[in-house]
Amino acid sequence: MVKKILRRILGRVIFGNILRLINILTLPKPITRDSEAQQSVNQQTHKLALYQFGTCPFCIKVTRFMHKNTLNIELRDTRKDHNHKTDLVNLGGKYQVPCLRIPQENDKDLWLYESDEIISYFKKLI
Ligand SMILES: N[C@@H](CCC(=O)N[C@@H](CS)C(=O)NCC(=O)O)C(=O)O
Repeated sequence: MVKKILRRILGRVIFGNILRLINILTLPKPITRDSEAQQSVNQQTHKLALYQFGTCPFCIKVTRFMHKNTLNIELRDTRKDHNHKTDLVNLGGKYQVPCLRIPQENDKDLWLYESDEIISYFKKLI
């Protein structure tokens, strides 16, 4: 039983780190916009924050999209910073990454879960 759990955890760690390495080695070239267009994108994204961690495949999918489309969004690592994990659980509602925190005008943030939903949200911005 303990062996099985250890093997599973180790498998995830190894798989996650291999994926992270492949991602770093194969990062696509970011697109370039003229400075006015980039400023406008930055203005729409500067308050957003992505809760994620480096070895999560769904997070890598989202951060790759961000990299390719030059979306400058703060990354909040839920494994490295316990406060980020606590916020995600207590304010977002559950511990699942990736999750995009979108501030709203009424001060109630929107917590967008699901990598495909997050990418669709980005596509509407750009
Ligand atoms: N369908 C989700 C799957 C997300 C998911 O499974 N995330 C995992 C990490 S890869 C997670 O948050 N697991 C919770 C945990 O690690 O405790 C998506 O596409 O975003």
